[in-house]
Amino acid sequence: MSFWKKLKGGLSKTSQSLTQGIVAVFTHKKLDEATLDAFEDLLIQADMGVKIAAELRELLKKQRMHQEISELEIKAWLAVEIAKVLQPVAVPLVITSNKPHVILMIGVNGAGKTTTIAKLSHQWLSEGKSVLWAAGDTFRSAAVEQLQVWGGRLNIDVCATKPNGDAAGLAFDAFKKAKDGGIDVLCIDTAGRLQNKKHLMEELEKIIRVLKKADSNAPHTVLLVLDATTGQNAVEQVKTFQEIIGIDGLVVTKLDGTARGGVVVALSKQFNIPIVALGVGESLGDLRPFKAEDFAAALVG
Ligand SMILES: Nc1nc2c(ncn2[C@@H]2O[C@H](COP(=O)(O)OP(=O)(O)OP(=O)(O)O)[C@@H](O)[C@H]2O)c(=O)[nH]1
Ligand SMILES: [Mg+2]
Repeated sequence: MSFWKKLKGGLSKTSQSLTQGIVAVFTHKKLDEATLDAFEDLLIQADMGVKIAAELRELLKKQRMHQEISELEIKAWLAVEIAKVLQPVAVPLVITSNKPHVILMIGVNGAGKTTTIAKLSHQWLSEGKSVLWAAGDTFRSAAVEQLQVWGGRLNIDVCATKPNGDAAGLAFDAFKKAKDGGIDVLCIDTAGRLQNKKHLMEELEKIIRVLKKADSNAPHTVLLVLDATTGQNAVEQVKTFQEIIGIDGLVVTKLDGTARGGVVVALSKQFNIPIVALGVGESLGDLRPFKAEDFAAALVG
């Protein structure tokens, strides 16, 4: 299945409820306040956030008040306006010429960090780049194994330490190994952590501090991985991780089969953080750059 089809299929739960709502709300009478209110509610229900919902309501009012507007027109209008919101953050991930370019993957438990590392690395390998991984999730032995299984498949070396070992020390050693080996990309996996767990956030800060001793610009990219199915909670996660750690990019996973795909619009509006990739499945090929127009079209249906 093509990526576009997967994205469109994945977002179909979101787009279906949006479309049904639009059909019910825009009933070929002239645009009035009640219709605008119902339209705003629809956008909020689709997880786009209250801010963008209010703005789109006002914009539609300004442009079309007391005019007739069909269901098809409103969908086309919405796709264009949503794409405008997404455009500024649809920025691809750039691997610099630093050897290694260090990427730190962070996020809450089960967001898709480890899988995303495998998917991104698959792309880098196909571009001829060399890749090394550090298994910074030292809490779960299964986490190291999971990375090693992907590493075996992709022929990528995995640096690991003993169970409950020091993740920061591991990151430092992995950096040295990558530097000595002339590796292009070092990807550091980390343990899933809820943003309110202080000691776990401190561990992340320590990893960053230690990496900076090896290279003052490292990590070159901190990627926060978000599970789209968590809806507005993803917004809270960005806030906290941004405050404590600082984030260079977002990856939104599990957009296959969620009714909460609108959260991508909320994230784009609220934070000026690049969304570098979208996950639409569990296989290596199920990750693509974020394209504003494609996403907006798939969301609106
Ligand atoms: N459907 C779907 N599943 C995904 C996607 N990305 C990851 N998953 C699945 O989500 C589950 C968790 O993914 P992991 O990559 O292990 O997540 P993690 O953030 O490393 O998890 P922890 O290490 O436990 O914090 C796995 O079963 C993945 O196959 C996606 O885009 N779509
Ligand atoms: Mg993991």
